[in-house]
Amino acid sequence: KSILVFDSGIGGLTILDEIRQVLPDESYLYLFDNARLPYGELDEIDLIEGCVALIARFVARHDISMVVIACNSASTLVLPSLRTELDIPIVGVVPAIKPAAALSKKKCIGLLATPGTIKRTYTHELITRFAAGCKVELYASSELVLLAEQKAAGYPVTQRQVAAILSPLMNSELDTLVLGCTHFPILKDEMQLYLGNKVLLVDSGKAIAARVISIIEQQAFIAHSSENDKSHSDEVISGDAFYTANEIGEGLKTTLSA
Ligand code: DGN
Repeated sequence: KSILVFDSGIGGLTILDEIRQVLPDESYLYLFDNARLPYGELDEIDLIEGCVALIARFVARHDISMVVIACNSASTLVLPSLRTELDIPIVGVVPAIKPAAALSKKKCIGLLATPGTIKRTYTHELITRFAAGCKVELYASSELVLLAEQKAAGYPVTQRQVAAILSPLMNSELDTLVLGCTHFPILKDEMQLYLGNKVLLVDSGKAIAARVISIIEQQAFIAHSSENDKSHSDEVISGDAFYTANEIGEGLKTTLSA
């Protein structure tokens, strides 16, 4: 069985890297929908229907134990529909608002994500639940997604290009910035260089890797207990002897002849 990691593009590879570091022996499949990239610009209904159909079709044809939606733009929208459609664990990647709010000393954080993620009700609920008492500034960019794709494809990305996108953050008081798009860690060094060390960049990678480990542990526990339950319920008591189900034939013979 394999773990399926999904994104609209190559951003999800940053999540796959984190998972692989802690689970190097698992088998992985990576699926991306770059025909419809960037997701941050898509109509919500189109995104949900297209995404669910694509993933469900893929899962039906492969032996998949778990799906990781390594895309904030999709996770903030499609998880309920996907969970109705599939009966395997689905892990979503959403902006790391909670840890960022806890880490910010000035109680001022920024969320940098795609236009889709920035406007989602889910994102605003996360902010209300986990960043009370913190000022949260929202920054939307699809250009940064394309720039990350450009870098990953081996084309040079200049500091000037990154600066042009991040310049609105320079007048802010924020000391912690949530990278709310899985593409953005690809440009982490360039972003850190531009913003300076006073801004802490926070992404969801490590938390997702920890979540995947806990699901695998749960699955192993369930498999182990149902194996034990099975052998227990298959046990047949015949006189003083215990037989498991596949020994019943032999057992009965022995009991009858005894
Ligand atoms: N990597 C996706 C995310 O985390 O939102 C977005 C990529 C895109 O299609 N805009």
